[in-house]
Amino acid sequence: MLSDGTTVSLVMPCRNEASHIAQLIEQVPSFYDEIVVVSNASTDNTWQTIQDLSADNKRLVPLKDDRTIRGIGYGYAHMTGIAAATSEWIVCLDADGTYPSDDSAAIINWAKEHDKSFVSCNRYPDPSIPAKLQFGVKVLCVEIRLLYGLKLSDSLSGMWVFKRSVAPSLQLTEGDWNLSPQIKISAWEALGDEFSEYPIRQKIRLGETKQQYFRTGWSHLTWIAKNRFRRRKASE
Ligand SMILES: Nc1nc2c(ncn2[C@@H]2O[C@H](COP(=O)(O)OP(=O)(O)OP(=O)(O)O)[C@@H](O)[C@H]2O)c(=O)[nH]1
Ligand SMILES: [Mg+2]
Repeated sequence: MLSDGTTVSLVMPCRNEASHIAQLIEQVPSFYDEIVVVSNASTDNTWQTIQDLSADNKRLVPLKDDRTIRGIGYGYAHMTGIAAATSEWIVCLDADGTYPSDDSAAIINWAKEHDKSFVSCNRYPDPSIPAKLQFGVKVLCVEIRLLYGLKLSDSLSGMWVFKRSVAPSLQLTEGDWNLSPQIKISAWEALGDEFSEYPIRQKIRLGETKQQYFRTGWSHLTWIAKNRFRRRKASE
């Protein structure tokens, strides 16, 4: 817990990260009360490893959600992890070492001072991120701004810090990668000025990427547009 008594859960979706998951869990800062790791359709030793580690690590909650949509279950893993988390604040981030789990204490303190209940962490500008990924993220930011009026710098950040009490208002439904744009758009629509981005610095990935950038980018582009149209129809 933080020095003021605030409790914090970490939620990490995880597929085939056995090569470094033990190291990552060991490095989780002591202010986290709970580490919820959700394996999704892992075919390596990830599930076995997190179960074994939980025998000696009281903070660790190993979970498994093997549902997928066309092979992807990133959103399902997040939804299961968020539903299981019990602390006052929840921090979600990838199980690949790229996001700074140690920054969350400062982020939560900043959020409290500024009346924010949902913070989406922003990796940009960062020249070390491949140009095609930066371009894709920018295109999606423009699309989100035009269709929803939400001004984002990092439409695909995979690190969010939020009060557990706002989780029901996010109404998460997307089981695949589209949970990433969904959580930001929903948070902003539900919470307004309580939503904010916050700058972070991305680190080098441990293990192999699971990402097919073009396929995922196209899926985001169409989901963001369809979601806007669907909701407009529903409210007519
Ligand atoms: N639950 C679940 N988790 C996944 C899936 N694919 C990847 N993951 C995990 O979700 C996180 C994001 O996947 P990454 O491969 O890091 O994808 P990315 O962050 O877009 O790309 P890079 O970090 O650049 O490799 C990681 O912790 C993965 O282990 C999946 O289909 N289901
Ligand atoms: Mg990643």
